[in-house]
Amino acid sequence: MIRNLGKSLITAAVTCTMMASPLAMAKEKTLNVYNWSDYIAEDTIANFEKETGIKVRYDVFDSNEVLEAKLLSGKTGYDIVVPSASFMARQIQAGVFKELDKSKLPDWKHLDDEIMGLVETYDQENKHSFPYLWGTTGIGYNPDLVEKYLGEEAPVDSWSLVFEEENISKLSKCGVAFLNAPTEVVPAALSYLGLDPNSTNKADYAKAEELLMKVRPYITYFHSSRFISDLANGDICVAIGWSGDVLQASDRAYEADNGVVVEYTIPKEGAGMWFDMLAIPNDAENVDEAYAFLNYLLKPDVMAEISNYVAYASANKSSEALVDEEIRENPGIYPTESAKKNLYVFEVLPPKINRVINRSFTNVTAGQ
Ligand code: SPD
Repeated sequence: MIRNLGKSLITAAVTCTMMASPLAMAKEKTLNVYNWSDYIAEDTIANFEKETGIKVRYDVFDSNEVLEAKLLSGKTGYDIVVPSASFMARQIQAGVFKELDKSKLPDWKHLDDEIMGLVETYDQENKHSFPYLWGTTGIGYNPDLVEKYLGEEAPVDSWSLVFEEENISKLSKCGVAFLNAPTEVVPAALSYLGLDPNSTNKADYAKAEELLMKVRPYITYFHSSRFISDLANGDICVAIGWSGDVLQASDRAYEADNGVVVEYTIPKEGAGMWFDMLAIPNDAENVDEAYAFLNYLLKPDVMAEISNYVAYASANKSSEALVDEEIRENPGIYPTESAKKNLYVFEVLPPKINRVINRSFTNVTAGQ
């Protein structure tokens, strides 16, 4: 009986496929998403596809510069992108995003007013975007290896861990990774020097470059996503990295039960806090599907699941109660009031200063 039923179902499916006209096939709803790597829960996309019947092409990047190059070319091929706010502000000026029709986003009401106020600096009246996740740029480290090479008094709460030759030269024996991101590493160097991380003074950048050049010989590599698995496997001992990514490394090590411990610290001299924003590029072809996805991401349960999986905080106030206690109470994800005092936001700098930062960082990565 069961066998017969199975057979008739198979026959029905074949019949349907044969009868589908090319027009009906072409009508399959699709959505193209371009997001940061390691930045979504395991089943978010599959659940969205199941709920909506929309087929998602999901690609990833690990650099704002790479995303920006696509956006400025005018042909991204994507319907949803996730630039960091300070980059997005310039991209808005360049006219690369659609204005959002908020009547198509009924779950907008869950967004946290305080955070929406903060990101208005980048996007007036939140016309083009809303925050996906936010985090900080600090230091991920393996306490056992750091102690082995620097002793018990290792300054793990300070940028001096990676910016002082005396420290990094020893840590280079167990491996030190830097983000391949000029607008993250250069402001960190400025903070360490006691200078404004958002400085508009070229002379400050010369000082930051000098500092970075001194430690350059001891940096194992520049990369913005590889450090997650390397920290988790004990293949490096320190990384300048993004908060949630470092905490993912910590989780992976714990799950692998490989004896590796990974911790995250917000250096006392100051660390950058950033917001990654959801927006629809002007060349998006699947705009209705983009709205369906944006509204899906505004659902408190969907967002809580993402925060739980990637260890980043969202701007969805209603999702907080659904976020695991372990995540909600992790000061690396939700910084304490005293850690907040050490955080600065990334400002939108004049183009000529951005050029100085990029040139300087290229000199450093090239080791010239
Ligand atoms: N793996 C996801 C990392 C997200 C990092 N966002 C970049 C912020 C840049 N200021």
